[in-house]
Amino acid sequence: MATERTFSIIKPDATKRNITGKVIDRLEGAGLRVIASKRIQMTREQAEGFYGVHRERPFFADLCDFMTSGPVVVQVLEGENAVAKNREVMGATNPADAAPGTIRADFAESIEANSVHGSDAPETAAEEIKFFFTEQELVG
Ligand code: RTP
Ligand code: MG
Repeated sequence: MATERTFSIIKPDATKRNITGKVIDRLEGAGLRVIASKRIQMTREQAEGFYGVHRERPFFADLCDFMTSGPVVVQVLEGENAVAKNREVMGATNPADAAPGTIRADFAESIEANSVHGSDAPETAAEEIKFFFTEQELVG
């Protein structure tokens, strides 16, 4: 299996509770390597652009409110099968449906405040990485 990159966000509910280290520990424990990381306050414009695909969904405005409600940590993860592996470690979107031992099962507060984001495909990952990082910021 080829080495792959994916994009991750530690969301405001997790930074608020000071558990970014615990989240990263799960990612590293699954064999994913953090090759870029920064803590940022997302602007409204960034949140609306990043989640543009969900613009027509009923939860879009709430989601943008949430994602700009506090700091987030944006990261690039590298590893074998990184996109699928990250989604596996994250667990289902709704923590009530997330498998035991996943980040969302153990840490998420709700379907919205679900602690992490992870790209859903290699193509999306490439777009999302470009949205927040320059090539020079990726140090493998
Ligand atoms: P993500 O994109 O954050 O990794 O999560 P995902 O693929 O599991 O979920 P997605 O369907 O892409 O939704 C993006 C984020 O929107 C929030 N959400 N709220 N209130 C709701 O019904 C609802 N549904 C989704 C979550 O924060 C979700 O991660
Ligand atoms: Mg998604």
